[in-house]
Amino acid sequence: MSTLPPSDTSAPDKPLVGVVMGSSSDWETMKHAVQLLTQFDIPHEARVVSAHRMPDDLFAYAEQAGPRGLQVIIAGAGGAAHLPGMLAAKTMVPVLGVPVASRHLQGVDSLHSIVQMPKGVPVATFAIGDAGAANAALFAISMLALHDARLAAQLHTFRAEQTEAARAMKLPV
Ligand code: RP5
Repeated sequence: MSTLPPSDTSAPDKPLVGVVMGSSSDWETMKHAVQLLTQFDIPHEARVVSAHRMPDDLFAYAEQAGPRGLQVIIAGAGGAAHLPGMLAAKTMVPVLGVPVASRHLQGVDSLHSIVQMPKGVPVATFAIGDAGAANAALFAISMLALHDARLAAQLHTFRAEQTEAARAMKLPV
């Protein structure tokens, strides 16, 4: 029986979103998800859960995700990125997959590994890299906002600010 891998020290007792990644080397990408969850005051945790180096821990994390109250898992991995798919196979909690850019194939390998789940066990797959990590967090926030009016209002403001920033853009001509 495996125990849960250690979380970051700032994690709350009752996280709603779990952010997991295959290696600490994924942090530079996955921090973009964590930053948005922090910005929106979403209780969350972040852990390294390597599918091929910690398979028992992966199973423990997936099995305990629902009972611990996680509403959504954001899973980032690179290369033969089986972490999101294996988590999805072991939990009913929705899994959002983030392909991390790999050194040799620039993350196309990660993208194909995550997005090409066979029928029956879905992983919602996002763009390679920073944008994918950020959008996975925003998607998780949208899911939580369905049942949280405060969060819905916050998301509305976030979108409105983006619109204003785009309208204010100037071209160098
Ligand atoms: C995957 O292998 C990780 O998700 C990471 O993207 C990649 C490389 O890991 P390290 O060799 O940097 O630990 O498991």
